Amino acid sequence: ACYSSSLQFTVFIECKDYLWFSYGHLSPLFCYCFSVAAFPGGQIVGNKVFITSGYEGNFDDLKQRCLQAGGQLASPRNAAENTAIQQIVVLYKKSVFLGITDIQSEGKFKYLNGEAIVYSNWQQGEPNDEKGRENCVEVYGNGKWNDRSCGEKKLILCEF
Ligand code: GMH
Ligand code: CA
Repeated sequence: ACYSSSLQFTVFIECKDYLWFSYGHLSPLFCYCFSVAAFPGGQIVGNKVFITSGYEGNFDDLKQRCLQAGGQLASPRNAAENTAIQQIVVLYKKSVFLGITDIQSEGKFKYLNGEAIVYSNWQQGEPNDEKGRENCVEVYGNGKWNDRSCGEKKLILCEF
């Protein structure tokens, strides 16, 4: 079972595999709970958890730090996930970099695994690739996206 307290998120991961016992019952394997003691800099949406540590850095730095932690940069795939990200941006009063870039091919924004994005929330007039130097994506306090230079320093936001 999973328990949660007001200071700690607890997340239940669905069982992916089952052990079949010869005397006739299935027992779940690899079910586990994990806690996110990062309140209030965390948000849970469906099976996804977004967490910031408050650290700020450029895109490559943030990307590495999320991977190192066993996650990846926040990569919203729908409006609910984007709203969760927006809430963290508002709380910290700092924009974040998403795990989305058009580094590979100008104007074709993709997730870090190379998949074309399935959801976007661009600010009006964006992405504008200002000075031909904007390949990363930041989220404003209104939840809207702006393409921005990957060398800028933004708040880290990882998803797990
Ligand atoms: C230009 C203008 C602004 C816009 C910025 C932004 C930079 O300076 O088009 O209106 O906010 O670019 O796109 O990333
Ligand atoms: Ca821009």
